[in-house]
Order: sequence, then C-alpha cells, then structure tokens
Amino acid sequence: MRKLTIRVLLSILIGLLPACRYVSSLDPDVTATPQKFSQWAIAAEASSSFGMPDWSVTRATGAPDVNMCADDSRAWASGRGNGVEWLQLTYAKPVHALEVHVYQTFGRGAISRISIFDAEGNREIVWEGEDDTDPCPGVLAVSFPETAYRVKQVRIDLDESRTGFWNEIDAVALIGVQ
Ligand SMILES: [Ca+2]
Repeated sequence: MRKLTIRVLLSILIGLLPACRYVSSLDPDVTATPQKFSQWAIAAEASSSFGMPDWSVTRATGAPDVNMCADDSRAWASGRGNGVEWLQLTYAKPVHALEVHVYQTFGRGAISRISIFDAEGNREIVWEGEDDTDPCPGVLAVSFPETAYRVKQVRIDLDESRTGFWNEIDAVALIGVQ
C-alpha cells in the first residue's frame, strides 16, 4: 500500500515537470525586452572642487536639487573656474549605455568632452565639441549607439577658459539597458 502511494506521488511529480518548464519559459523576466532606464550618480570625484561640502563632488550625485539658474552650493563647481577640469561619476547599476544628461545650473558652455568607461576602466569618448546648452538651467543631452559593454562610470571634461567662469553641474543621469 505504501509502495503504491509512493509510485502514485512520483508519477504525479513527473507529470508536473513539463508543465513547470512551460511556465518557466513564459516568465516575463526571461522573455521581456530590456527596458531603458535612467539613474543618478552615487559617487563622484573631480580635478578640484570649490568647497566642502558646498559645491563639492557629492553635490553632483543624486537627483537634481537646484532646478534654477543660480550660483548654488547644491551643485558641483571647480576650484578655479577658468581652466581645464574634470568630473567623474559612478553609478550603482552597470548598463549598456545609450545617453548621458548633464544638468547645468550656472555658467553653462564649458563642457568639452563626455566619456564612458567599461568595467576594466577602458575609456570611450561619446561626445566632443562646443556645448551650446541653452537656456540656464539647461541639460546637455548626449545620445549614442548602445554600448556592447556595461558602463558604470562617466567622465565630463570642462574647459572653463571658454567661458571664463564656473560651469556648475547639479546632477548627471546615465541612461541605458541592463
Ligand atoms: Ca545637486
């Protein structure tokens, strides 16, 4: 009687196996198209900063919080405001990158180059030129073909001799797919 019960249970379990596989193949997490999403930086470093904590690199992490055109300590600013500088940002989720958006809240026009990095630290330039972001505050939005590798760092180079003033950056978004 006991053997019979075990056999019955086994046959039920074996019968369920193909059904389990079928359900698994329909799992939305497996079949869904990767969704584009945006994230804010969680850490940053720079060639220099105007102050600490005001205008420091941490002021370029997280979501925008200045949202106006002003010399505001909630944005990052370089130490001198008249030469070559850089700001490098790190993100929590590595993504196949598609876009970088730089939220500028003062002295816009000095960004000269935007680069991204793969996991090994290899750098690729995705934009270079004259930043004609207008008005202030304004967003320099750069888009490029989806990268084959995953990105978790972005670097912004600035030439503040172009404007002779501080180019304050409130936040930087990295957009991509996982
Ligand atoms: Ca900010």
